[in-house]
Formats: sequence, C-alpha cells, structure tokens
Amino acid sequence: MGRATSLQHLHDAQFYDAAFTRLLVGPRFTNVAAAVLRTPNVQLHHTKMFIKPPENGSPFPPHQDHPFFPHTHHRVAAAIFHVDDAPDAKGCVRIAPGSHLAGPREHDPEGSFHLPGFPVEELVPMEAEAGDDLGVPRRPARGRRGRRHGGGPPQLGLYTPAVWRNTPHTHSSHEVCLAYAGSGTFTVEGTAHPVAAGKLFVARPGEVHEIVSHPEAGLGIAFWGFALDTTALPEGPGWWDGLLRRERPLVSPRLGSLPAIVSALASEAAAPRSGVDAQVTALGSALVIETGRAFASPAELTVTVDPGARATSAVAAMRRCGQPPGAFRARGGTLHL
Ligand code: NI
Repeated sequence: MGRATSLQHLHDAQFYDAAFTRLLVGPRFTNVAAAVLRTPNVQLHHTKMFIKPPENGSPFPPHQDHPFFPHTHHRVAAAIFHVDDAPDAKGCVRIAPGSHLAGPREHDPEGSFHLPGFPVEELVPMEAEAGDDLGVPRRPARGRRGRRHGGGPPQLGLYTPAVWRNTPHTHSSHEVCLAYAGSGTFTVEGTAHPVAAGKLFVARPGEVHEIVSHPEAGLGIAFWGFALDTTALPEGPGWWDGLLRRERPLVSPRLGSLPAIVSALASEAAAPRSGVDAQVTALGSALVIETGRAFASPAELTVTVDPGARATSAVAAMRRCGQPPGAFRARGGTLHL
C-alpha cells in the first residue's frame, strides 16, 4: 500500500499563468466553442485544473454537471483540456453517449452529487492524448437553444421509441413534441395530459413540464424548440394565438403538414446540398407556422382570399387537371404559389 493520495485541484488556472489564458482565448478553442454553442458570444464561467495521482487513483462516480452548476437557459458547456495522455488504464473520462437526451437526472447529494445505480457498463472511455479537448454538454443538448422566429431555423431533435422519462424542467422558449410511436404522459404545471402517436403537444416558455413514456409502449417523438418574437408578429388574430394564450389546450391532433415538414428538414440535414441553409431556414419558418396552426382556433386561421391571387389561380389550375394541391408537395421546384 502506498501513501494515501487525493485529488488536487486549482481554480481559475488562467490567473496563475498566461499560458492558460492564451489557451482559453485563442481561436483554436473559441472557434470551436462558438460553433458548438451556436453563438459568437461565448463567456468564460470558470476553470479548474485537476491533477489525478497515479496508482491509488481518485475516481469520481458517474454524474451530470447540471446539479453542480444549475443554469436556467441550458446554454452552458464544459471543456476538458488534457495536459498529458489519458488512456483508459490511467483513468480517463468515461461518458454515457446520449444520456443527456432525457434531461437532468435525480442525483444523490451524499458526498458529492452522483448517480447511484447508474449502469457503469454503458460508459465509454474517452481516451485522449496531451492537447486533446473533450466537450461535454452541461445538460440537454436537446436543441433547446431557442431561436427567434425569423432569426434562424428552430432546433429539431428525435427520441426513438423507448421507455424513458425526463424530470420536471422549463425552457425560455416554446418546446413542441410530435409523438410518432407509443404513448405516455405529458405533465404541465402539475396537470397530466395523456399523449400518444399522432398527437402534438407544447410546453410554453416558463411552464414546468415532464414527459414520461408508458412502461409498455415506448414513446417516440420528434421535438423542436423556437422563440417567438412577439414584437414581429402582425396585429390581429393569427396562427400564433394558440401558442401565446395560456388557457388554450396543450395537446393537438391537428398535425397538418408537420410530418412532411419534419421529414423534409431531416432529409436536408441528412444529405446537405447547395442551398441547404436557405432550405432549412424556409422549412424552419414553415415548421413554426404549421405548429401554431395546430393550436389555433379555426376563427384565428381564417383569411380573406383575393379570388384573383396567384395562389388561388394556381390551385384552381391544379384542380382543373385533376391534381389535388397536396400532390405537388413532393415535386416542388417549379411551382410558385
Ligand atoms: Ni422540455
């Protein structure tokens, strides 16, 4: 038995040596941080340096960083710089890929926040060499950095059908889920709503919500988040009303074109081609509007159509040649409505 050892650490290493400051503010790191966080404005919160002793080791049990640094808007990430090689035998970091998708988990605060009974065999060693950087989301990457409508595409994600749950949480933007498999319960502000394949459900900004899959009918969802810039919306009733009024139903069966729009967005992302950015932006706007329509009342969606308008004549032309307007969706390209 050797001498007892312990984990040594030093806070805010950049205050002790300019080499650390240069590492933090250099473009090699800031460019990556800006890309990962999808913003040119990245702020340093803190740093610490760990020196793990050999032989005895000082393991730290599985945990998420969220309970250590709870953050309202979930725009925080951690980065690890390796100053020497960290092979598995030396006790490198291990991660559970995808474990962040279910949101923050209940931690045992005893000793230090950790996840008791977490399946360690699922952890994947992240071996590293000196100079490597490992980025870790503090909490759901789940696409929750809401963008302003019109300011960029919404964030889109997918949970494949499985038995899962997330814990009660809120967002500063709208979050919408489209269930495509299984069933479950969507609880918002303490009220439980049953959900199942074919249903759309929304959590409005600030509403505490939780999703729990049925134990025998794994819930599969596509989800997206966006922030509505209410100052940019026109006067009068419209597609946005159902998203803004708290008394309105949170679950809707009216999917409209949403499955097609989500599929089109997924196709663009899976095989990017020239024009992908414009396509994703346009489809993102369509996704937000079609989402609003699902929660709006028929009266709010009523518009007065000019019989001579180009869109009306194009649809009339399609009907004359026996084509329902929807049939043109898959062809795209030459039709300008
Ligand atoms: Ni959520």
